[in-house]
Amino acid sequence: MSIHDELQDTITALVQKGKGILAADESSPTIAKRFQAIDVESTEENRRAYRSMILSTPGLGEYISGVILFEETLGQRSDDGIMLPELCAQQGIVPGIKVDKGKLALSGAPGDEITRGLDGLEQRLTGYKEQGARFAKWRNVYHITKTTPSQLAIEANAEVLASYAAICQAQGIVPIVEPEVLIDGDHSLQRCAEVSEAVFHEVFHALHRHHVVLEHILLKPNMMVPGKQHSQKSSAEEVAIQTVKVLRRTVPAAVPSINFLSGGLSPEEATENLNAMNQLSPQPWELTFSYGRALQEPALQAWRGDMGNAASTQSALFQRARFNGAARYGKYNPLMESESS
Ligand code: 5MM
Repeated sequence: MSIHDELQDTITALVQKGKGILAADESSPTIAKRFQAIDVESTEENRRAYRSMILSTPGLGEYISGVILFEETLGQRSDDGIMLPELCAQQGIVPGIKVDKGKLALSGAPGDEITRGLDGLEQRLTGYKEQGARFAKWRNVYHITKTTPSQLAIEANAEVLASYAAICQAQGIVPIVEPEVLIDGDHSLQRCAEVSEAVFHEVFHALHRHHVVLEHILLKPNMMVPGKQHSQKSSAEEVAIQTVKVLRRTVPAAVPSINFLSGGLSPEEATENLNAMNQLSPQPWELTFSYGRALQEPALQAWRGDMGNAASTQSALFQRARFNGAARYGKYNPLMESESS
């Protein structure tokens, strides 16, 4: 099969009506934080048991087309001895892999960070592909303060994101391109929109320079929301209108799908915002989800480290996946939250 056909097959499997992506690629420090919040120790066995449990959720493939895994998970087995990427495939879910190696302070740009992980990426991708991964993810972060993100951070991060995407495509791996303008701070929705517009514009400029085929990427951006500490909250309709406005200005129609991150929004907010976007007039790209916290938080709360809670954990995850599946069509209603799953 040609690389083009391989990439297209993966895009076709990932971009499906009523479905989105589950981000289960928390790095070791992040999963430790999530487990600590429910009093669970982050041992390799606990991480395996939790991830095996959520990936075994009956019917998950009805609303989830792909799952992003952490490197460790690619090599782990389910309770029944099935390799976890194979378990995903059995559920009709495409396994993917987070390939960035986290972030560092960006020299010369106080307060800004840059994501690392390009060294040896080609070789790593070969191994991940043998383990079943068909797509990858790389996340850049941008902090909004009075002085950040600097132009240097915007340009330097775009450059590494585009290099990563080009390397993935050359290996037949679909890249998810994730520029995340963080929600932390007291900035307004307008400031988030201005920064995001500059960031996304630079990302697509760099993707063009690196000859990345836009039909064969997925974009995973933040929504336009006010900072967590901002005095005013915005309605789902305001978020939807501003988000779509910025995306229409910056994302070419060739991109097949925009899969939002939840970025610290509550599960309900993330679903409502996506729903409101899909109630606007049709857009050139699919608008869907690639949520981590907004899909998993209720499941973690249900689990609390007790495998006796497996059924309620799976049902909590399935419920959020189903609600977000409805939001893909603009057919979610907050009243659904009080229905039993
Ligand atoms: C699941 O977390 C992913 C990995 O994050 P770290 O490198 O910080 O451990 C993260 O990239 C995630 O995929 C995105 O932030 C989206 O997740 P949320 O929770 O924001 O929807």
